[in-house]
Amino acid sequence: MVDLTKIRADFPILSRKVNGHPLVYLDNAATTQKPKSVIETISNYYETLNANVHRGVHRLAEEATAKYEDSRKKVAKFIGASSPREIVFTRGTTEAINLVAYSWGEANLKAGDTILLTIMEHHSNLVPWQLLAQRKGLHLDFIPVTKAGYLKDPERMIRKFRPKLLAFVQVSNVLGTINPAQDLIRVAHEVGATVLVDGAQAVSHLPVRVKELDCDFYAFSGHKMLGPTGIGVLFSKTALLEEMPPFLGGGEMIKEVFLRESRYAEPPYKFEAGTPDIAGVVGLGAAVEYLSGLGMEVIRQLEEELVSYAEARLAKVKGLMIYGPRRPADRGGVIAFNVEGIHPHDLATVLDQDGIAIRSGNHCAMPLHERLGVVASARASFALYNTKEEIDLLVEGIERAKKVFKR
Ligand code: 7TS
Repeated sequence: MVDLTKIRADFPILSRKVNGHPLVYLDNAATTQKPKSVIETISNYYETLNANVHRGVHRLAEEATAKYEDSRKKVAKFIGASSPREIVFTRGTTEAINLVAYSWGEANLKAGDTILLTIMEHHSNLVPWQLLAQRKGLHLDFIPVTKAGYLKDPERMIRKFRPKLLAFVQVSNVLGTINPAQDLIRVAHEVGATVLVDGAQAVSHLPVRVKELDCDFYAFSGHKMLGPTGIGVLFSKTALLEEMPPFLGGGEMIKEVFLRESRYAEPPYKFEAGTPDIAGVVGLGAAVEYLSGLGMEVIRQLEEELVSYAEARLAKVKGLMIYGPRRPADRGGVIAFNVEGIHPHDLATVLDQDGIAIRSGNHCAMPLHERLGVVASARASFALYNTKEEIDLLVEGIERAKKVFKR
């Protein structure tokens, strides 16, 4: 049995007040809060072993390098990669996707090729491909989304468009939809496509095994999985990383430099130019340890129960419309909704007066909102430390907002 009080005590920020009320933090899809172990690991890193990595022979440099590489091993194990060499540290999901677009995309795609995306992508899995398509004359096509919030005939679309690249989100940051990643990847491979999965909203909510998924690229952000901001991960298979050209050039990523050309380091170092965010990597290692300590199956079960409770309570609020799948098993830790006659920004402002943090707006998914026929939505998003009592407070807050706006 998981002791939620004990879990909550690990997150110092959860005991602060906002506008005189205990903080109810329901904006976890934007970023999660950090446990003490992550905060202390980062401050301990700066207090006791700060040095640059992979270059000094002195003691601190060796210890910092060992810690940095230890995190790489932890991350590899956490997502079920075959080897730490498949883990490239980036600034986040956005940078990881841009790395693939610039490196793999520039080298492997040519005018007339198709990239298949979905309507439910976050802008960070749309704009890099638009830029690449504009540079190279590629086609962009899109798997539609049904009214119920699922991808529409994705396997048929993959076979129809026969894309060179399929890039899709594993868990939508708006609809919460958990897409059938393994099936889509299998079908995409059958038609010869390379596959990138945006795992930003998946890694800290579901058990993720990249080897079983068999994806070619998997991108995610540390700050959405209890880790620090400024650090993220691109997973890719070693063979792919080996044949990809570098993205950024500079120190760290080279083997030998001459005046007019260079030889590059082996992956993953080939893709980690310059001094990396060492403290961020070390902090991410602590976050992975925290999640693994609880176990991702346990976390998924906790969250599924919580989201199912939230959905049931919200569904009973008059005038409230929920977007996305209604089967809890198909939904990650996100519920987006609208309340008739209240702009989501107004709703979020009223809730903030009660110390409740939700997000309002288009959540960096403008095309999806257009598909939903709204310009904005309110979104409550959950993490392993949220409680049913907090959901009750959310529902009370929404009822209060309805009174304020006389709905
Ligand atoms: N992909 C998905 C599915 C996301 O939800 C986000 C961030 C990103 C990519 C980009 O991640 P970043 O760490 O590189 O910024 N999503 C959100 C959100 O839903 N609210 O704030 C950020």
